Amino acid sequence: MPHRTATLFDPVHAGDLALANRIVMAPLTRNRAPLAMPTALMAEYYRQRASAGLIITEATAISQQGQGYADVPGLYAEEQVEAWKPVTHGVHQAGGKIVCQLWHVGRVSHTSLQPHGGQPVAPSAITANTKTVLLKDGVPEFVDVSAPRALQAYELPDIVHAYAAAARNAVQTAGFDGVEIHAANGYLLDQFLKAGSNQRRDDFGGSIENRARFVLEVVRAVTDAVGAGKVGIRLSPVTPANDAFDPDPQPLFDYLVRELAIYKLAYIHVIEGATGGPRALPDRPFDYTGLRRAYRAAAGKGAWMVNNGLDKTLAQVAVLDGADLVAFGRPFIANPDLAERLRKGKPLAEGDRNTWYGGGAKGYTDYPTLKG
Ligand code: 8OZ
Repeated sequence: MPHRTATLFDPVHAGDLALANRIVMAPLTRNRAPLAMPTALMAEYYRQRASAGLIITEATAISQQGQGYADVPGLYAEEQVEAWKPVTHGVHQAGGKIVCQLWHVGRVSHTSLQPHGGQPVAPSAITANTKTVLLKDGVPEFVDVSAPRALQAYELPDIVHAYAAAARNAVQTAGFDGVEIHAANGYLLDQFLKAGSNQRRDDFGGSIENRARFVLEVVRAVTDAVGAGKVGIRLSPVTPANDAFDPDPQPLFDYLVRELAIYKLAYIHVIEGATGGPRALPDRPFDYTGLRRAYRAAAGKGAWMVNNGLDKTLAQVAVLDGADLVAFGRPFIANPDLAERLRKGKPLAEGDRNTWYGGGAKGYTDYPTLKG
């Protein structure tokens, strides 16, 4: 048989996940979960997008402490876990696969969202130069994040347990096909990884090995909880999002993916550049091919998922270059049938930015699929 290289539209395995194609719906925060509760409208939104090979849910808090924005969903209270069931059921009925993105925001939060109005927590007591979204009378409002306090070492195991508990809730109860550990975009795990937010002097700060320790403990606990073949992880080596910064990200992330290779994860999800922004940052060079090579050289077998600002042509080039999966974010907002449109080469609809965060069905579940 003549050799044919894989395309975006061919099936693929990512760990235990058998995916119909290589097009992934990236996690998209939409702030439509009042009281951190998934809704029927969310179930409709995800079901509409089930022709993606894989859906990654919007970032979902593993604890109240891990919440940093108004009306984002959680996966720690029993009623939240129950409320996710119609979401996973709808996607499965429509032939799709869905994993839940597990999120702890760390210092990217506000006292009004924290238990007892307390300070957000972080590796070190350094306030991020960033904003969060609160809702005022249902209208999104950007406000400065609150000053965090540094986590004591004795508090870390509770957070690790919260990740594992949320993973069990997702897979064993809510019906998700797996989970994605959110270690990107300047949230808690990325805060530990990067020197700009981590000035700890204990075993969780300082050297690369120490800064990677917390995320690797989370990976161990989550893979123990649900099986490594159901676990992915999202990384963003150079994003400036939420004030993330490391002066020397290449050896840090090369080390991290070599350690991740040990865990036999379903996939590694890499944001190239800044989410929703440029794919290359002149003052933050990074070799993504080198990162993938470091993972493969360490016998990492997980699917390699690339993300950020890719169109069909760039996605096809990425697959030819060795990516197994391509995650699209914004295009999925206004194109529920994105996979079909890409396959047929049809034009893509533009979403309305005013309805990205908060609100109801408008700009959420009312984008049509292609006719005919
Ligand atoms: C946009 C708005 C709020 C949160 C991320 C979870 O950047 C997010 C997020 C994006 O990963």
